[in-house]
Amino acid sequence: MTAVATPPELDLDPFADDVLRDPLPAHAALRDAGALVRLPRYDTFAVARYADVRALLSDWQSFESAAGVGLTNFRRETPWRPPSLLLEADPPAHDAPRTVLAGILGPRALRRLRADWAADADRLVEDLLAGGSVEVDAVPTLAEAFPLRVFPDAVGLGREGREHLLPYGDHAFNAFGPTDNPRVLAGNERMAEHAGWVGQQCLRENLSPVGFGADVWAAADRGDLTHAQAPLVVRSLLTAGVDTTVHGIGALLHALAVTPGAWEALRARPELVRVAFDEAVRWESPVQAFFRTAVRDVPVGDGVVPAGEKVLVFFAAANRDPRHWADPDRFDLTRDPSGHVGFGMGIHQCVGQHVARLEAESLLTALLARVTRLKLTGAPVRHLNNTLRAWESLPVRLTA
Ligand code: 4MI
Repeated sequence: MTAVATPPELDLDPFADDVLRDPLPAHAALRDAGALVRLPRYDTFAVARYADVRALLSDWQSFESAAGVGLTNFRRETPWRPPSLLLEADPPAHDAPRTVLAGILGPRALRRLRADWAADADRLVEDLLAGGSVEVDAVPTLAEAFPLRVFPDAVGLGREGREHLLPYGDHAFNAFGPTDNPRVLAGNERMAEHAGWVGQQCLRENLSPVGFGADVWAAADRGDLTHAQAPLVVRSLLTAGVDTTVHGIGALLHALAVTPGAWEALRARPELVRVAFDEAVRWESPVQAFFRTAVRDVPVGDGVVPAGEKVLVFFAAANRDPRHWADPDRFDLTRDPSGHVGFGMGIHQCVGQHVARLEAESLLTALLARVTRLKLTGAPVRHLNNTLRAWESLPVRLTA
């Protein structure tokens, strides 16, 4: 028998305000402490190095998702909502919902949206710049406005009540953290209202006959899912599909505004917009971390995650691990960001990533065509969330 080392302990709270405001020092400390680290504050483990994050995410047989990918262990405590059939499930239960959504959200299926989304983005940018150069907050006017303009329509939602989408998503991502955390407690107050609306929109009679939602129900009619599963699969679209793309686009706009020469470089080579978006997802990691749960004692590094224990898997730390990336803190349009774990890795890797890329590409292409310069005009303000890395406000000048 080889000796099993006790993992190093770090006295840090990944869900505390100061860590969320600037998580990079905590991520470096986690990476430097060891392959496997213990976080006594939450009686849990963590991995933060690229190689270990990738290996752990790839090993779904050892590290399950069905006990929840937040701090709450579904085997011991009641989840705040019925578990997701995708995110919070393992094979074989995970397979049918995953296969269905992969078809509905795949590159082939998205082709019919491309021209419409490009035209929508052109109109948004045209209206914004109608009077020439402008100073705006890029969060509401671009990062939120564009996804909210195209995604709910693509799902097939009615016009009423769409204002529930962002707060619902924000709470869902907070709820992966500790349930006694101030962000979760604040969100709880209005959650019945938001979740009630979201639940209603997942029903067949409330969805347009054309769209991702109707496609899910059609899959149930074909027998690819049960009809009881369909509303929960639609719920996944509404939970995972809004805040993530908003903050991904926010990350991209921020990166381009603060990186000298980046806007000009992209205007010269607009074919790099997809690389730029993936580099922004690597650099910022809009989804910072999720947990997995060991199904038996699993060795990681020279330690062991005991059966039934949770591990916090830091996508964001892996995406800036200098053991893997050259000059990881630099937003660099000349690097190949593929292999980043900002969309996760393995069987749960983001099934909506093609939608996210198409949204970002549509908006950015429209901006590059009309905006010669993108610059911050004031200090950007963070939006704190237990799981998301997000901007509340990005004051920018768009030069026509
Ligand atoms: C990666 S973010 C995310 C994915 C899936 C769900 C929620 C958030 C869900 O509810 O299925």
